[in-house]
Amino acid sequence: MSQIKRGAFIVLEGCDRCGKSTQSRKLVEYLESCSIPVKYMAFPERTSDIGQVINAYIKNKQELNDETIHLLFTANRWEHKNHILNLLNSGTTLVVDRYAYSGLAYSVAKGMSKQWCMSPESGLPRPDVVFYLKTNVATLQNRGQFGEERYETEDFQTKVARCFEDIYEMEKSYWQLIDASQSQDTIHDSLRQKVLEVLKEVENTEVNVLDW
Ligand code: NYM
Ligand code: MG
Repeated sequence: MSQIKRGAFIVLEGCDRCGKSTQSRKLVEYLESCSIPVKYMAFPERTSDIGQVINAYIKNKQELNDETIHLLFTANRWEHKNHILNLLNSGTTLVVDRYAYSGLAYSVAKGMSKQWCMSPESGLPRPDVVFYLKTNVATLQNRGQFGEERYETEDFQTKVARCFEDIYEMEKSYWQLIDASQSQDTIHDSLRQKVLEVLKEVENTEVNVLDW
């Protein structure tokens, strides 16, 4: 009896405007073209009850204290935990735009305690690979104005970028650093190649747990 090979849990991380969404989309299209079962997800997942509160907060339509919004972002991942595990274990590869690392980076960038912020993320499914799209904030600015959402200012993104550097040092063993100032096609080509390797590596393994 042949066992179902599980899908890979792939996450893209980085500052706002670093190209995560474009690269996630291209990666999903590529995997689909290879007939690999794949699904795109993004956090925050804004459609659930919790997601709608998060959306209102990000759009500056609702105020919440820092602890509350941090825990809501985390809860938004926890409420999708079973869905994520079911998909992976039934053979679907997930390409996920932001995860617990954004949770940590954006909250710590506000001045919150790293330890406090990590704790509720502990126990979530851990990605097999995180592609960290690294760029400097000046490059991001050249891509045009940041958007209208909360956090989308040069000052704040500079702090977020520093936090991502720190998280990269901590989680290096499964993070892949990608120079996000390269062309879209160059980035896509390197993601493709790495993803195919990861798919093979993890297909007969259990999904990892984030041990924060
Ligand atoms: N964000 C995202 C957080 O502050 N904490 C989190 O846990 C996550 C997943 O939400 N500026 C922030 C980062 C973004 C904002 O995400 C909206 P996006 O990917 O820009 O739609
Ligand atoms: Mg954004």
